[in-house]
Amino acid sequence: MPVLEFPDGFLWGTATASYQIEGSPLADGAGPSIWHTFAHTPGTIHDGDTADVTCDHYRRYREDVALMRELGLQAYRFSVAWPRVFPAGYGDSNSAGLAFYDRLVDELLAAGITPMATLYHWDLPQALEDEGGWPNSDLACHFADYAEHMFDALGDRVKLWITFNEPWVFTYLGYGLGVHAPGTTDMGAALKAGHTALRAHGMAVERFRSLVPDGEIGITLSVQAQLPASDTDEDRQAAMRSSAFYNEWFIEPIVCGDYPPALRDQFGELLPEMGEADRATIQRPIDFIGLNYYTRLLVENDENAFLGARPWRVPGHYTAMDWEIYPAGLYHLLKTFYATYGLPLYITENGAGLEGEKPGADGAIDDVQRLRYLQSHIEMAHRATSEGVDLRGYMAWSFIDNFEWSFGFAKRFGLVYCDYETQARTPKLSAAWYRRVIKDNGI
Ligand code: IFM
Repeated sequence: MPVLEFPDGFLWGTATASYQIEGSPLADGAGPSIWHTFAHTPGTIHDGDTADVTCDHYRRYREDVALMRELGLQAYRFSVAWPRVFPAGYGDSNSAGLAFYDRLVDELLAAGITPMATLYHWDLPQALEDEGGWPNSDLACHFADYAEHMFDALGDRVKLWITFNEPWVFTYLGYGLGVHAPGTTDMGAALKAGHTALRAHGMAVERFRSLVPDGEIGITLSVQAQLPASDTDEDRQAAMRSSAFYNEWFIEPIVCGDYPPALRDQFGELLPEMGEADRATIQRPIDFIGLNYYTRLLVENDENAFLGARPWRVPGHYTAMDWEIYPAGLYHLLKTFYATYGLPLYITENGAGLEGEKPGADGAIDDVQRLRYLQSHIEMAHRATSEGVDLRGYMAWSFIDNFEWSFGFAKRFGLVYCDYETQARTPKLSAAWYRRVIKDNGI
């Protein structure tokens, strides 16, 4: 009998993303994505890594699903690579690319694993970037057409859908800071990209309702607990501004119909207007919010800093991503999001990125640090559910070590170790522990 038992029907799983694990990015007629282009541009990725092979999941998915079954996973969150299905982003579809996801879903269902599909985890068809990328408002229609194609193809078997993974990351890091694909450095472009993504999200949700009436759809956000460095009013206000930008940029328009006022104050006319037509498109009811939680951000008021909020680095425990391990932040966010938006929640990612992991002499990988990370966060998730938060599931990031974007293969997040030379898969200690959590429905 677990001490911390989760509600009946709580869904335990793991998550991955197409470009990070699949490999074979151009196979069977797929078009290149912006990440393919970016990773092949010298100087963009640690050690010049690319995801041309990564975990070779495109060819080894059967073996991977068999392993998921052995680990007792109840759910698996994966993403679809848009350029496999529409190599040019729109127009002619590529049935061979779609067939991969069709086979994957059948394999999952045969293994008794609930699929949760994300439509966009950052691998935009390069052809669409060539037409201006996300700042080009036409992309909203192309995304909705692609989404419709996927609902049509998989909606009979996939009932849990996510439109976008972490829109803050692919718009701000991709178009604002330029450290992610496509590598643009223009805040105005990032804000326009965000607006197109919001419209694309709303249009996809509308099509979903008629095509998959018995399914549920939501969006996944990257969130950090934004906390004031002190108890002063000034620092509290700074934390609120920081939260508006990092946590609320996308959810406020979707649930409440407009951008947070702090964003308008910060960006002025650079932030697109929320006209009536756009509001109606964006503010469509969704079924849940997905939260990806890894760390907190502590800020103090500083009028010279971005958003008037200067981040603090405090002594503590950090993962190899230099992200502070702060489980209470997850509790704080679950409570805040549920109180503010009143929607069911999923933790769609949570995990620890570590460096230097390798099998010991006995072949085992004793990732005690990851195990402790997961345990402490699951405890906080439990605390939130026991106080009435409607949390529906937990997806550990990640099923397997994979291509960590600009960090390449330097950081490992997997519950399963991937030997990139041999492609051998070895479940780590955390995987064995997680299996038990799932079996007991708690800790
Ligand atoms: O690997 C990423 C994932 O693609 C999106 N969320 C954060 C993870 C760890 O950085």
